[in-house]
Amino acid sequence: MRIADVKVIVTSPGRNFVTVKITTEDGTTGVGDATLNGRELAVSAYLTEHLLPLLIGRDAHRIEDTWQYLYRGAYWRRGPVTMTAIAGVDTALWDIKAKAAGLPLYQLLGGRSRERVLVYGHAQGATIDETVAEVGRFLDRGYRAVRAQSAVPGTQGTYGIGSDGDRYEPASAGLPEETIWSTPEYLDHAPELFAAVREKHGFGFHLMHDMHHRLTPIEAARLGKAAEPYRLFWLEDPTTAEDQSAFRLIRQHTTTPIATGEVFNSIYDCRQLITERLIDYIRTSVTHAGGITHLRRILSLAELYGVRSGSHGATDLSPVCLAAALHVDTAIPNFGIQEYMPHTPATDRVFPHDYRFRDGFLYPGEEPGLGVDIDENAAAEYPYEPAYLPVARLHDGSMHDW
Ligand code: EZ4
Ligand code: CO
Repeated sequence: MRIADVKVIVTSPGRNFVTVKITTEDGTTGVGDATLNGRELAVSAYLTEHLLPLLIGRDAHRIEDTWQYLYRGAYWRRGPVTMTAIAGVDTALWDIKAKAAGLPLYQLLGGRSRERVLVYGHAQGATIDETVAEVGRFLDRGYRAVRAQSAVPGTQGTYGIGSDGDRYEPASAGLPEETIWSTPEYLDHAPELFAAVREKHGFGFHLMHDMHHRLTPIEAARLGKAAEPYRLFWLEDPTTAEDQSAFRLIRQHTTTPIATGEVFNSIYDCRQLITERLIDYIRTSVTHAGGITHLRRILSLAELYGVRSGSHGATDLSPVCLAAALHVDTAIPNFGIQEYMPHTPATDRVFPHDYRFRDGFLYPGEEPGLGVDIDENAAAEYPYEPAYLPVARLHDGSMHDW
């Protein structure tokens, strides 16, 4: 089954998405998500200028060989742009293979390990009271796990607080928004949020919180300790994750479980975190960690060390990524939880899919392949719009991690 055509489709139904669509000589098509928030066109150019010429005429069934060819063959390895581009191709090839087999993808990954995929929602509010009420709305809708974020007094544009109700969308049109961050205020505020949520809603659901890489290891350790009475499912991205050994210090001080890895693009980014058991959940995604082929390798390593999955599923990961993630989640033994932020109706229209949410769980589609497609006519109605993630500065004007 030779590859006859590869298209890179950039569309912006509310936000930008980059999609790889591969067609084989017999007319089978497959799709892969290659969206890198705020750097979409770099991936699109990498795909069109550098990968597309290598793919035409290749055997679509040789997924592993194609992965190795694009990764090892390139000499320049890893990095978010390269790995996101490879992921787009890899995911599309898995879609094609599963369609050719007439099976939903999870069957090719070993079959079902579970009946349904536990997801968590993202509750946000301008005040603690608002966030507490939002958590209640998620619980009313059947969610069994909720991540709570609340604006920090004295800062402006806190991470995790949006204006679109159920959705949190950090990127915005034009140049990057400048936000203000203050760690002391945040460290006082976060435990109050956890206390208020548990006081109102009790302990009968999983509660998580995202620190978005903003603390030093010792600050993160302090928050982890302060959070212990509220029994969090996880604290996410406590500190900048380039420095893997920094997590040792957090680990020495707290029993609050730690999740990280949404910005990782290869197994080497998390090898020490996993093999030294410095984290409990690895958040690498299909789209940003080299596709299904490489993500499975990361998750197999994690399985050996008792680390479970907690795949990133923010709105900048397209329905194609979510569909692929649900097949992986269904098949692997060491699944933990899946992030779920519903997309806008416009995005759902561009990417028709057959996964469904019910009672706090997602169910992957049963159609052959990933169970998701791109409607190219609908996609063409939404041209690319330049957009950036925000940046953060401290009160003295110096740059901080966003
Ligand atoms: O800021 O996906 O857990 N979710 C997150 C996200 C990230 C965006 C960045 O592209 O931290 O909201
Ligand atoms: Co996060």
